[in-house]
Amino acid sequence: MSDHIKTMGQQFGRRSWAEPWKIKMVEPLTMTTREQRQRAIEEAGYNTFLLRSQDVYIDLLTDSGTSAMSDRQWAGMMLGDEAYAGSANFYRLEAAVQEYYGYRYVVPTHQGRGAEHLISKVEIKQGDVIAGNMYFTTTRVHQELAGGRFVDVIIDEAHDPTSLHPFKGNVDLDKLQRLIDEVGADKMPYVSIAGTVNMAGGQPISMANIRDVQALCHKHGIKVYLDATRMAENAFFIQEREEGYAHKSVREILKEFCSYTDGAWMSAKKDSLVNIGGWLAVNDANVFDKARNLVVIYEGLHTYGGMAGRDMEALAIGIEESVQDDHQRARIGQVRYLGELLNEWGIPIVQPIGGHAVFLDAKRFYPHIPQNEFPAQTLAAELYLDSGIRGMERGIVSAGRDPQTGDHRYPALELVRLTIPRRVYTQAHMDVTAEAVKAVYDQREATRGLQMVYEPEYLRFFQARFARL
Ligand code: PLI
Repeated sequence: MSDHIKTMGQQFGRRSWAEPWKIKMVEPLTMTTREQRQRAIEEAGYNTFLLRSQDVYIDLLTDSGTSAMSDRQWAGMMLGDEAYAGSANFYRLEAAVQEYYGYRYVVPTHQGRGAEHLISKVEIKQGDVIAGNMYFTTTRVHQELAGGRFVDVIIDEAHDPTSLHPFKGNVDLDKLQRLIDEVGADKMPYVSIAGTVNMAGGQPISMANIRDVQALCHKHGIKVYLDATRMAENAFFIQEREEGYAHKSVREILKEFCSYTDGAWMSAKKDSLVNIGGWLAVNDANVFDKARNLVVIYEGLHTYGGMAGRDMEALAIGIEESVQDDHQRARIGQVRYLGELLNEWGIPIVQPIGGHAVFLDAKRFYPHIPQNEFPAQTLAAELYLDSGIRGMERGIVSAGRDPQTGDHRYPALELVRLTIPRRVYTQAHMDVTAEAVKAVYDQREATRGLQMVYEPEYLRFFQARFARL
């Protein structure tokens, strides 16, 4: 393993990290029997999205909107200015985005996909091509609905779950250049860059790479937009792994990274430690003008965009908390703690361990289940059955069908994501989770795949239903 990706324990000798907070309020968890879980997963069509949360013990479905807010954020909720227009909390939020992300103009939205919708409608014309460092489900569907086609230009290492490349989120500049040569820069309104690439296993992109991407794109008059959803976490990886950044703060790194981009969309439900919220921010007054006009059609007035005043206040505070180095060290440290246990026990996961989740490699977990029998979907269901732990499929079901051919897309990565909500679970929950994965792994040879019995047209992973083969 390279120096870049030594574990926390190795880096700091024998001194452990701990969360920079203590617990003030608790929420009881439900325990279920195997019989109850069998009934629940059958009723859910073997899709963990269709389970009721009351039937779940440790919920690792997503880190989206599942964070625990701080006492400061809850106090901020009481300062909600619920005016229809010109809420004081909007101006606090706008100032926080400008200060920490550095963009000039801010449009609030109810969550990330609201912002994706606006930017796709403003920038994409029929027949356009959007290059990016791996697709994300909602991002790509908005790009396609606006008339675009997404092309993946991430480095090859990102598709290899065993590669130890420290920045598997990087763009392959040769692939990008070839695409520009092939389709023409005038067909490429922007390149779509994500921090800690979700579908690649939460893998970061380096500062050097974004600088190169910006230089290449701007030479051809192509804009660079950032999916900033988990960019503060990406900044932590740059601090840890990239030469020249060890002594810079997460806050400084985040702002520098954003300075190489023309704007960003944000699902504030992740990095920013709130249960709902999002924004679009840009530097171009013209783009801002169009987005601000569209937001009133699809989201809400341009000073709330679908959020309550109190939500915007909690978000402004959450942004500040998300760039604290101690917070990120504990957040990513907890994910790594779980991943390292699984590594020790020889369970196949995506390497290096990512920022927001540990990704089980279902192809190596169940080599006997072909991809069109949904190995990752199967694994997520088996883990729930064993222990009540809920993860999420990130493989062939999430990848959906090619709109041109109508066939399944067959992604190289067939994964189950164990996503860690921020500031919610303890190390003991991570131990219980690792042990449950081990129990399912020990039963792997007897496990069979699934067939899809109901398939919605868009984003099928949310609502598809399955039955045992
Ligand atoms: O769920 P939204 O609409 O607030 O955000 C959409 C979205 C955009 N970009 C990225 C990288 C995401 O991860 C994302 C949402 N992710 C979810 C819901 C997740 O479970 O990962």
